Amino acid sequence: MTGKFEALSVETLPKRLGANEALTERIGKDASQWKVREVGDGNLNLVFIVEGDRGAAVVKQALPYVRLVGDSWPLPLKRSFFEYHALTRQERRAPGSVPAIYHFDEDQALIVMEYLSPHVILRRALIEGRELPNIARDIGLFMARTLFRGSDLSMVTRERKADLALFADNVELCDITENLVFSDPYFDAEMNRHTSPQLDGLVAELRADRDLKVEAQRLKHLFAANAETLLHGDLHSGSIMVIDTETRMIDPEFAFYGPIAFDVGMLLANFWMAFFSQRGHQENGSRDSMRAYLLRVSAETWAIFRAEFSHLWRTERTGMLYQKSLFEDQGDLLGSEQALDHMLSGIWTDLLGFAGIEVHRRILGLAHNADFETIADADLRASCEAKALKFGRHIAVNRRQIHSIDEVNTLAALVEQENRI
Ligand code: SR1
Ligand code: MG
Repeated sequence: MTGKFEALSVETLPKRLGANEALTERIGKDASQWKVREVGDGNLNLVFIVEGDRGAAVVKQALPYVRLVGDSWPLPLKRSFFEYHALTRQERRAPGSVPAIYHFDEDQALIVMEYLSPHVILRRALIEGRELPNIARDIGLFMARTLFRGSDLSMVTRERKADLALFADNVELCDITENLVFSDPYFDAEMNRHTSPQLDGLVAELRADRDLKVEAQRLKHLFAANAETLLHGDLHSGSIMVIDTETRMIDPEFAFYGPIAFDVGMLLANFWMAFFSQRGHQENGSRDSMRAYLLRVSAETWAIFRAEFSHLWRTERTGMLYQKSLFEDQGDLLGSEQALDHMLSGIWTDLLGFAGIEVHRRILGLAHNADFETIADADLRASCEAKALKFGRHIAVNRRQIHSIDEVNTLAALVEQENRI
């Protein structure tokens, strides 16, 4: 199916894709028997699950506009191209961590991929209070492998520069992040919203907070100028699918070359937001254990990331940065370890900044998250959000003085109990 773009619908999909071998092989040859559901609950795209007598597949199609807002906000279809190319690289760099791709149609901006079942979106699982046993390990490894192997620490520099040029064209999706994440929360931007008037005072305080605004812009500068590695670009808990025994990362349409700390910071921010939202989900009993689990997961994710990144540094550092000829080959193992420490501590400091402002934009900007949004009681929701906002401000502004994840988690626990800030 090539030619002029046309959005699919539940009704037209079997007819339009009925001859597509990638689908017929997996779903069944008789397209009239296919069962099609549109399940997209993200902000941008159509997502269909197609089932037949042989099995099932997912068809994801970009729309020429932002689904959340409508056609008043056009958005290029080429994001599907970047998603496809990011997925192929992620599969190579972290095998088994993303859905298998069966087919890509650039004109129709659609990707046919593996149907992950009975996987659920991680954010949903955390809202339900499910303690998934492997997410810290799986996500920590995914981030270390994709972020290390997509950088000049690993890649042939000519190939990395070509890839950098390819993804540099993902301008409009970067623009969304640049505005929605780094700027809009800190002024009265048109599409902003927050939960209720209970937050008005705090919102005004944050918008008048010079240190915070300067920090957010320093982070935006870093995001835009530090083309360090191929990022997922939108690695929040809605971009991860889980069962107890498996974790898969999805939706890398925001992929581009940016700072390593961005993916890690966004991800950890989503664990911390899940933590602050738990008090709003206690209808069926205390979430003390879930809160402890979420702090443990954030600490373990960072520990696994560090360990795997360090392992790759010691065993796979074949790129043009920190060449072995300067260190190991001269017997200078300490020099290489010193450089590694330096790099990890830079990632740490920056990820705290990215995490802090990710928390802010999910509460003050356009795109909120279900962790807070599904709390029906407005006062309770506002109280959870207020704590998260204060926590986000603290870690963003004081990031250079915070030296361990235990320190951050202790602060989170104190803020949650309303003992601090
Ligand atoms: C207009 S898009 C809003 C948000 O949805 C995506 O998932 C990204 O997080 C983006 O910032
Ligand atoms: Mg998405």
